[in-house]
Amino acid sequence: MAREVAHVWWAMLAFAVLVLVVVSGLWIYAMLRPPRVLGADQARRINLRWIIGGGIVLPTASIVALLAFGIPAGRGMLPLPVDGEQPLRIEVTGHQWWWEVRYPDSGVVTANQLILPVGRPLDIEVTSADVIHSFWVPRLGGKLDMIPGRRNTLRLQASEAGVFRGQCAEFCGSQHAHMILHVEALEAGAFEGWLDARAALDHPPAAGTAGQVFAERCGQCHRVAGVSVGNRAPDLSDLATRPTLGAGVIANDSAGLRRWLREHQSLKHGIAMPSHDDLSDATLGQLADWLETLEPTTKQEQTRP
Ligand SMILES: [Cu+2]
Repeated sequence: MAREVAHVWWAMLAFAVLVLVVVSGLWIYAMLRPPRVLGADQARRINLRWIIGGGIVLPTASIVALLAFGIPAGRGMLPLPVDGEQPLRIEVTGHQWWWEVRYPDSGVVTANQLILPVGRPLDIEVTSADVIHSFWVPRLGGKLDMIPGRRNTLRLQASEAGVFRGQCAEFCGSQHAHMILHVEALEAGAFEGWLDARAALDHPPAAGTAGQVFAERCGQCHRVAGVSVGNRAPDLSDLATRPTLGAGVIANDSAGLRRWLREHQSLKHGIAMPSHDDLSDATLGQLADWLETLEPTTKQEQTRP
C-alpha cells in the first residue's frame, strides 16, 4: 500500500515540476517579447481562452487523473473482505504518550511495539484513550487518525520481514515527538511463535521489597501477566524484550532501565508515572532486576527441573 501511495506522490511531483517549468517559461516569454497592441475584442478573446483553458480544463483533467490513480491506492487501505485468508485483527490504542497494542483473538497485550506477520492482510483497528493521535508507519501505508470514541480500521500488509518505524502523526501534547512505535514484521512461523510465547506468559511476583513496592505502587496501573492487572499504563509482561523505554526515549538495556526508573520525569516530562524520588537506589535496583526478567522464557527456565 505504501508503495502505491509513493507512486502517486512521485507522479504528482513530476506533474507539479512540469507545471512550474511551463508557467516559468510563459512568464519569461511574456517578459522578453516585444509589446503588442491589442484591440478590446481581441484582448477579451485571449483572456477568455486562458481562463477556460487554465482555470477549467487543466484543473479538471488534473483532478480526474489524480483520482484515477489515488482512489485505487486508497482502496488498498480499506478493510474490504479478502478471498481465502481472514485478515489478522490488531487493536492499537493511542495514549499520551504511548501505544497500547492488543491481539484480540489470542488475548495478547503489549506496548510500544507492533509485531506483524509477513504476507498476511492485517486490520489495524485504531482508537484513542484521550486526545486525537494518528497511526503512521510510513514504510507500510498511509496514516489514520486515532479518535477517542471511534474505531478506524486500516488495512496493511507487510511484504517483507524487517523493522520499521511508526510515529504518532497528530500533535497530541508536549511529548508528541516521543511517541515512537517499534514495528517488526516476522515470517509467519516466527510470528506464531512470538504470539504463542506471549499468550503463555505467567510471571512469578518479585521477591522481597521489590515485590511489595511493585504491588503497592506499580501494579495499580501496569499489568504483568500472573502478577498484576492494572490497565492504565503500558503492559509490562514482555518488557525485557522491547528495544526502548518510554516509547523510544532511551534504549532498554540494564543502564537505561535504571535511569528510566529514576529519571523518567526529566527524560519524558509530564508522563502519568509519578516520580520515584522517595524510593532508594537499592529498591529501584531490585525492581529493575526483576523487570529485566519479564520475558517469555522466564517461567520455562524456572520450572525446569
Ligand atoms: Cu502525537
